[in-house]
Amino acid sequence: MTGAARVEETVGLQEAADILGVHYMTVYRYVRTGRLAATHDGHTWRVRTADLDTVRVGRGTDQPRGSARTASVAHLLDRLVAGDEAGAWRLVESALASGAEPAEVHLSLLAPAMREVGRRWRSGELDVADEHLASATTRRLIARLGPRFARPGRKRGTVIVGAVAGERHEIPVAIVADQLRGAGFHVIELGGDTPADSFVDAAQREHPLCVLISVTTGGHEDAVADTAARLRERTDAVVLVGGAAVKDERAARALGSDHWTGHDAREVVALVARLRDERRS
Ligand code: B12
Repeated sequence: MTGAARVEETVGLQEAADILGVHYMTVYRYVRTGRLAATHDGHTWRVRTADLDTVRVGRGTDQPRGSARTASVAHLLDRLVAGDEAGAWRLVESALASGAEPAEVHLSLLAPAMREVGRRWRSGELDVADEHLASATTRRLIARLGPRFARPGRKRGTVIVGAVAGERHEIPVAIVADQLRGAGFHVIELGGDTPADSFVDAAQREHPLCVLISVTTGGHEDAVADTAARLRERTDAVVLVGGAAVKDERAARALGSDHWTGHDAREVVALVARLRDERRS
C-alpha cells in the first residue's frame, strides 16, 4: 500500500473505538465535539485512521479505559460460562457505576463476551453446555438491565423486532429491542423463531414505523425473503432485514430489506429515528 493510500484509510466509529481502546460513546463524543474529524455518508460516520493519532496523543487519562474494558469482557465471559448471575451482575453494576450507559453495557460488554463464547466454542475450548449456560445467564442480565431502557412520556413510534422462523438466536433481538426502547420507541419484541404470519399479524395490529427481521445464522434466507414479501403485501411497514448473517447491503436488499445499516445496533436506532423524522415531515 502506498503512503498516500494509507492516509485515506477510514474506519467506522466502533473500529475507531477498538483501535483507541475506548468506548464507542467516547469516540462518538470526540466526533460530536469536533475533537476528531469525521465524515457522515448519510448512514454512518467514517474516521480517517491517520486522524486517530490526534486524539490518542491528547487523551491522557482516558488510556486505561480500553484495557479496563478488555479485562471486564474477559471477567464477564468467565462468570457467564460459570452461570454465575450474581458475579456477572456485579461486573455490570461496576461498569454502570463507572459511568457506562446501559446501552454500552450491551454493546461493549455483553455482545463481545457472547461473540467470544462463539469463538471459543468453534475452537473447541467451550462445549455446547457452556454456550447454553452463558446464553441463559446473558438473558438474565439483559432482563435485569431492561427497566433502565424505559423512557417515560410519549413514544416516538412503534417498532416490531423478531428473529425469523427457525432462527433461535434471540439475544441479538433482545439487545436491538432495548436499544430502541432506550431511544424512546415502543417496541413489540417477538423473540426468536417467529413465524412469518406472526410478523404480519403483529404489524397489522400495531401499524409500526418498521419491522426488523433478525437473522444470525445462514440457511434462513427463504424464510426471511418470505417474511419480508408477506409484510410488503399485507402491510405498509418499512422492512429492515439485518443481523450477523446478513453480510452487506446487497444481501440485505436481496432478502427484501428496504434499507441497510450494517451490524451496529446504534446505526439501526439512528436509521429508525430518521425514518420516523421522514414520516413526520
Ligand atoms: C448464544 C449462541 C447460540 C445460542 C442462542 C441462544 C439465544 N437465546 O440467543 C444457541 C445455543 C441456541 C445457538 C444455537 C446455534 N448456533 Co449459535 N451462537 C451463539 C453465540 C455464541 C452468541 C450469539 C450472540 O448473542 N451474539 C451477540 C449479539 C448481540 O451479536 P450480533 O449477532 O452481532 O448482534 C448485533 C447485530 O447483528 C445487530 N442486529 C441483530 N438483529 C438485527 C436486525 C436488524 C434488522 C438489524 C439492522 C441489525 C440487527 O444488532 C446486534 C447488536 O449490536 C454466537 C457467536 C457470535 N459470534 O455471535 C453463535 C453463532 C451465531 N452460532 C452459530 C451456530 C452454527 C449455531 C447452530 C447452527 C449450532 C448447531 N449446530 O446447532 C445453532 C443454530 C440454532 C438456530 N436454529 O438458530 C454460529 C453461526 C455460524 C454462521 N455463520 O452461520 C456462531 C457464529 C458460532 C460460531 N462461532 O460458529 N447459538
